[in-house]
Amino acid sequence: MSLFLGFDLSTQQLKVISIHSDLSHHKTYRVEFDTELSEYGIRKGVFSNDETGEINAPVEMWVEALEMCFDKMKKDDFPFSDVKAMSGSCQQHGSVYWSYEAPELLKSLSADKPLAKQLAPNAFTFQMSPNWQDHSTGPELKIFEESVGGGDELARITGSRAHYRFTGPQIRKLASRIDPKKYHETYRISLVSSFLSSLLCCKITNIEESDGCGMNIYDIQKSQYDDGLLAVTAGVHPKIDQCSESETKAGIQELKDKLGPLDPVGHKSIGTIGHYFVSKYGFSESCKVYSFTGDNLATILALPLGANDTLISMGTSTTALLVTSTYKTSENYHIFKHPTLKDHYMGMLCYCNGALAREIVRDKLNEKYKEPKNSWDKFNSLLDKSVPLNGKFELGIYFPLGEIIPNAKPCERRFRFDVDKKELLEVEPWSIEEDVNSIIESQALSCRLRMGPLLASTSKQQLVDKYGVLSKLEKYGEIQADGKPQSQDALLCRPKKVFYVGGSSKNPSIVAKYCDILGPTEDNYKIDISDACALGGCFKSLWSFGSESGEIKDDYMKWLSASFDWNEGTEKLGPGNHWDEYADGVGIISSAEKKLES
Ligand code: XUL
Repeated sequence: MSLFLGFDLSTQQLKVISIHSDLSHHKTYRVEFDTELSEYGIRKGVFSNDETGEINAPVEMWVEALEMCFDKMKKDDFPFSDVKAMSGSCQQHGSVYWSYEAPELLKSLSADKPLAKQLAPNAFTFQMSPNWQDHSTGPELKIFEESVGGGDELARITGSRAHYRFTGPQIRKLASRIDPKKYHETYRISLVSSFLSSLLCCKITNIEESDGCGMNIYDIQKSQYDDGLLAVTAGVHPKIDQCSESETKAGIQELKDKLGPLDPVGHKSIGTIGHYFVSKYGFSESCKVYSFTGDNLATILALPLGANDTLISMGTSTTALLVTSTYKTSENYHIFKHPTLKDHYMGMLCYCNGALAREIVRDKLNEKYKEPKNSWDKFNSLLDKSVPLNGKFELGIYFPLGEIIPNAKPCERRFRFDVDKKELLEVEPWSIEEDVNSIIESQALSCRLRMGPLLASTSKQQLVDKYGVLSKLEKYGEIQADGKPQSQDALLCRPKKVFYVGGSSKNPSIVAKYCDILGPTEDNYKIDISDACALGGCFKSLWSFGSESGEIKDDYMKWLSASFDWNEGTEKLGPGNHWDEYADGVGIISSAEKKLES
């Protein structure tokens, strides 16, 4: 038997899945931090400080979780010696700070002693890893964007504008504001992904390139760190930090050494499982480790997503992930290198307001109709009967939380387009019944509008306005997203396939609305993959292993498309046949979002 492992180190748990070489599931094990490692005093996996906005997690807890997980597997007689290879997925942006002692400590781990106690605290300079939910780096964000002339330019270089959670701003905070001494005492800085692979290899492994795009430091097109941004990160910028030329040069080199080289995307193994795990659990010495990546990047590896296929993850927040072959950036989404496909990228849109906003409307409706508290029955029956824009050119914006795209404060606003005056008017609250359709339409339409430029950049098809969409849009003036005019192609381009995952994808009425609005040219699919990140890791290890040994000749997508079991957890929902009926919706969401931004 040959087994392949995929890890997922997320905020609240560590999970590992094993699969067979035909991709079929073998076993799943997990360690929940809050319940099984409660002695660390974390809540939902992290420490949060409401005053400073700091959110971080103890690195020692992750080390202990890894050992706990393997102990569970051992108790279950897991056949460790059958594991041929492993890879994995980790929360993005978080960083781990290794001390100069770390390499020796990793090399000399003794299988007779607990792992965590042999590494913490001495292998780390900072004992906490900044978490992706952290929002304490406000001062750093400004500096990052100003250093290159604005958010747009930073996005052009690194794939994203500056974000609180991104690693560069987090490192600058530690290096210049929190503890410069500890920063200088740091030997290497890992992302969470390269930290976990380092533990498994018992040696410090390099940052993986696609996850490295979540740092605000890496010049994606040049495939190298940007010296100016390294200077900002290290707090040695000539202008911002008033450093001399030699101080800047030395500071950049120091940070480059700490970050080390990046491992380019591909199938080359980064090492074999470390001696500690061989002795303690019986792994084979030849068990290969392939670079670990970020969880969103691993998610797209769990499905055969080709160019212009889109995955909509409908959880607390809404995330749209899509594969493109063109590097087209914007302040309002993220571009990462694709973790396995050369010259491809992953575009990511992150909306804060997803399920929570929908539930607020549902709860008000249920209260009015005396429906059971969490029931979607009434909501869905209204949604199923709804017509585009409630038949009145109306659309509401429902942001109980501040929104990332568009950048807006919490608000609830309703708009109606006056067709005669050709003007969008803000109106008083309408009935809760109208809110039901309006919230789902505005959420889906915003995705459609903002995915447009990304889809159009990749599309090779000749776009013809078969349905007269452009003429319907004329009355709205220039259609913009994020202050930029949308090209005709961006307005006409449709995704190829759309996959819905996450909590709300189980709601058929909400998904049906999305299917109509996003209108893929092929099909919509509902997929039940709660373990997508770990599975992405499993598949990556299997494909890499086969490619390295010469057994697999195809690129990742070709291989996965041929091997993927479409009968397992996948439901085909058919094409989106009403795409053109939402042209006016695109006009109205574009005008409404302009009002929010101003
Ligand atoms: C993505 C992000 C989150 C984390 C979750 O940019 O910050 O999705 O990766 O683990």
